[in-house]
Amino acid sequence: MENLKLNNKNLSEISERIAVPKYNRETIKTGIVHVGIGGFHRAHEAFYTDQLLQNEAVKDWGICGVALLDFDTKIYNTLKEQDGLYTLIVKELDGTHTKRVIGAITECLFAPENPLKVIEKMASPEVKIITLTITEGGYNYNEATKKFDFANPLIIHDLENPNIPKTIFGYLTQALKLRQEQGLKGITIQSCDNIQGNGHMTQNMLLSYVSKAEPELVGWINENVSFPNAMVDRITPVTAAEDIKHLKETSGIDDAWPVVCEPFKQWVIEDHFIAGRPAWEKVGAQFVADVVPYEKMKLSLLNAGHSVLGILGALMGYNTIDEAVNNPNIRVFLKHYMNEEVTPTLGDLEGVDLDAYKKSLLERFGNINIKDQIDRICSETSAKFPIFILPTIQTQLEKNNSIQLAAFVTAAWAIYSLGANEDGEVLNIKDALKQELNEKAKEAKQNPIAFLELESVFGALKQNTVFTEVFVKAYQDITNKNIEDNLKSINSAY
Ligand code: CS2
Repeated sequence: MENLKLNNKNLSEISERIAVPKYNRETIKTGIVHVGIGGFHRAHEAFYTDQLLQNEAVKDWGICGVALLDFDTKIYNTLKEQDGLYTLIVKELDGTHTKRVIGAITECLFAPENPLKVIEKMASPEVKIITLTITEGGYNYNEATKKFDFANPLIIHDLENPNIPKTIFGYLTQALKLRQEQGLKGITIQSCDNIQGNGHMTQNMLLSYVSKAEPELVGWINENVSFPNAMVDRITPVTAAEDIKHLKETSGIDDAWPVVCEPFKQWVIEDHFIAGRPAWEKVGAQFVADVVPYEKMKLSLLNAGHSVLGILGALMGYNTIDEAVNNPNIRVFLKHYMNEEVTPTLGDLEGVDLDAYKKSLLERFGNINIKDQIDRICSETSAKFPIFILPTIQTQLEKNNSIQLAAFVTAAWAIYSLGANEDGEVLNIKDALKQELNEKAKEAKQNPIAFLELESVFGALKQNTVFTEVFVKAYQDITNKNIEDNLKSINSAY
């Protein structure tokens, strides 16, 4: 079988090998601009949208993918070369792969190359929604001050150079200003990041920036822009060289950057789209009046569960999430964490079978075909911790409930931040605060509480003596005996 490069020209030949878009991509208009064309977007929103576009009548919801950062050069070049096409490889629980070419990204732009083009595209009348996957850290929110971080050098740059922005806030401001000048009405800005109240966060952070950059635009935004909250879910590991090779060998498709993901997917969205929206509910998304409980459940069970497995697993020398969760001591610890410390914080989740949800998470984490990288999970923990774990700790403390397990994970993170696992092997830490974390981790060897001094991560946690007492004890326990033995003693007490 001759290998076929993935692009428009080869699409009909490729259709003899795997599923491809049935719709004519040339006739689809761009209704959505999406910023951040990483794996998650391509496995989630672009997948849902592709499903919808299979219906011939839907013509208005093509996606223009924007690569915002210099770091995104490779994905931009790849997608450009492949006419926006890529293969989605779903790794089923039984080990088989379901593959299809996704065609929903009909245009691509590289912001650093031509900022004005991105601004104009966002301001074009056919665009009704701007969606974002800019990571938890991308919202420029400071946990210590609970405010927008104006000290960020990139924000300073954008305030001084409004026409050549670097951050999402600079881009959105210019695009909205242009929409206002052109007399255009509504537009929706929809976050697809893992943040509690991600729509509110987007709105608050954008308005903070706009109040400084273009104060007279605030009123227009309040009237013309909607920011629905949403819960997004699909585990999407980093594509490995092996995945690219396997696709070539089994299907003869030469795709420089396919996306791999789990079969499960969920998207719960508040129906608050001022300028209309795709009928994503026809392809499995749920529209609800209030998404907050779903978000809370997902962030504090799935995402925090990942962090628990990632931090403990990394110290114990594991490379993938399935390896970690299939260690019985970690698994039982995680179950206790979910049941004893997270569940009491969730309140009433009407219509949700929480036990079934927790059970399904253990299955999803344990999927041995996914091979989700612990390095991926532990990356940017400083941005994830305040969203995934800190709210659980805060609520448990308010209720005078146990925080022992969360404190243990926090202490393990302090040890992790020293940079080596239990066998002394160097950990591949990727974190915007890597340096600061490492400095605090070193201080913590004498005085464990020093680690909690990073207020942008921990807020005022350091001042809570109930927490610090348990945290210090956990820290000492980890320095006295290995993680596995600690887990055994913790687990036996429950
Ligand atoms: C992960 C998420 O980044 C992380 O730490 O927990 O990427 C997770 O895989 C997704 O949110 C799943 O929906």
